[in-house]
Amino acid sequence: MAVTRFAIALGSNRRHGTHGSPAKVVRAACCALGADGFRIERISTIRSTPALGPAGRGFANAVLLLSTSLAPPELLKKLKALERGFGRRRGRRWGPRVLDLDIILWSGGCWEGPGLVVPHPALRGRRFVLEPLAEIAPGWRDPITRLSVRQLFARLQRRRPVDRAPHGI
Ligand code: PH2
Ligand code: MG
Ligand code: MG
Repeated sequence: MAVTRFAIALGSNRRHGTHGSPAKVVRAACCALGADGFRIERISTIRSTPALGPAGRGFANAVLLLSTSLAPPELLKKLKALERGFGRRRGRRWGPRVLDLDIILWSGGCWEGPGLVVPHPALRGRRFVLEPLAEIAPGWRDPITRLSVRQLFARLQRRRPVDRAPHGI
């Protein structure tokens, strides 16, 4: 397959035995992806964010851009292996996790397969993804809404809290 670009969201809200704090886990995961042969093009700043949902402890979050000749499901396999390498175990959905790596956008457009939907279906409502993504790829267009990341982020900022309720009451 031709080389394409992906935006990957990184999150952590548990310490790791050797890497340390969630922010250090996120930094170590960026390095591990580079060492795994991916071409890392940009990395956002790592931010502390309040937990969305029942995860409890706050997160360290960042987004990076990488290019690879892997197709989305092959990249997903690599990301899952890296999560396991950082000690992540299968568990409660949205429970505390040492490392979460999600494919957010793909320059190839849309992809749907077992366990994988790209763009990430929650992309447009998540500040902890859109804010770091807007820092490193403001002009990237969401293939579904045709809005740029900058526009998606501005739209999210404008919404009143009541609009952010899960079912948009
Ligand atoms: N990830 C979740 C659930 N909630 N909250 C923040 N702030 N950051 C995350 O990465 C996050 C979350 C499920 O993947
Ligand atoms: Mg996630
Ligand atoms: Mg995930």
